[in-house]
Order: sequence, then structure tokens, then C-alpha cells
Amino acid sequence: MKNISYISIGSNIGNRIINIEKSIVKLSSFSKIISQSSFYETQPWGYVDDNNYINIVVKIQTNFSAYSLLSKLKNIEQDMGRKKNINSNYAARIIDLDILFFNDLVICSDILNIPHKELYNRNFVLEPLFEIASSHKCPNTNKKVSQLLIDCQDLTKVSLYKIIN
Ligand code: PH2
Ligand code: MG
Ligand code: MG
Repeated sequence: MKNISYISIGSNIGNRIINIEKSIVKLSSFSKIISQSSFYETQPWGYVDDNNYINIVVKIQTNFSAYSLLSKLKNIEQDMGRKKNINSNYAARIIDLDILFFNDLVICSDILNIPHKELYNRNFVLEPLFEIASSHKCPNTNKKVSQLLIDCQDLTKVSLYKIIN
């Protein structure tokens, strides 16, 4: 499998951990999971919501192109019952899978932006990404993830989520 991609996964409805685990099983049916961050509990970013998110980042290897991967991720979201949001505002969701990086590709199109547009402004992305890829260089800024995290002005809270059995 020739392409490396980092994917941000989030959920703030239902059993958030199980939702994320299910999405990873689906992801692994067509790609190889190389590494996976811890689970983080995160304050909703960019809008007000009573339900906190669980967020993680996974590193995958895949033969799909960036656009094919995007449609595979959309399929997972639909399979898991994600409702289409009629207005363009942020809203609670069962599952959300976003491409952060795809090799060293830079894409700016109507349906896909790589690196992810808001990556630099989101603790809920940068903290888990830092855990598994602190030295990875962003092709847009040529900065390491560790530097992006230092530069990030986001004040929303992100904390390691302990799973107690
Ligand atoms: N996703 C959003 C908007 N806000 N906030 C947190 N904490 N986690 C998310 O995954 C998230 C968000 C849009 O995709
Ligand atoms: Mg998103
Ligand atoms: Mg999304």
C-alpha cells in the first residue's frame, strides 16, 4: 500500500468510544492501520454543545487516491447513520472522519482540502496528532506537528480520556 494518510476521527453522540472503534474496523477493511493515538475528551470547537467529543487520530496506509479515500470515509459516516446537516454550521455527530494529511499532497478544491484547512487552529486535532506524529512535517507550512501545536492559539480543552474497564 503506497499512500500514507493521517485521519482525524470524532464523535459526540451515543457511545463515543464504540462509534470510533467501529469506524476504525471499517477503515481497516480497505487500509492498513499503522498507528492510533489515545482517546481524548475534547470541548466542542467552533460552536456550543452540551456533549463533549471523543477525538483520536490514526495513521493509515492505503492504495486509494485522496479523492477515493474521501468517498470511502463518507461511506463509513453514512453506514454509521450520520445525518446530513442541512445548514452548513457545525452540529453534533455520531462519527466524523477527516483527512488531515495525504503523503505530501496539497489539494485545494471545493470538496477536499489537504492539509485540512482548520488543522492549525484545533487542539482536538493537534494533540492526538502530536502523540503519534510529532516530527511529521506539514507540506503547507513546512513546520513539524510539534511546532504547529506550539503555534496553535486554540483555548478549547483537550484531555486524555482514561478507559476504565
Ligand atoms: N468537529 C467539528 C467541529 N467541532 N469539536 C471537537 N471537540 N471535536 C470535533 O471532532 C469537532 C469539533 C467539525 O467537524
Ligand atoms: Mg470534521
Ligand atoms: Mg468531516
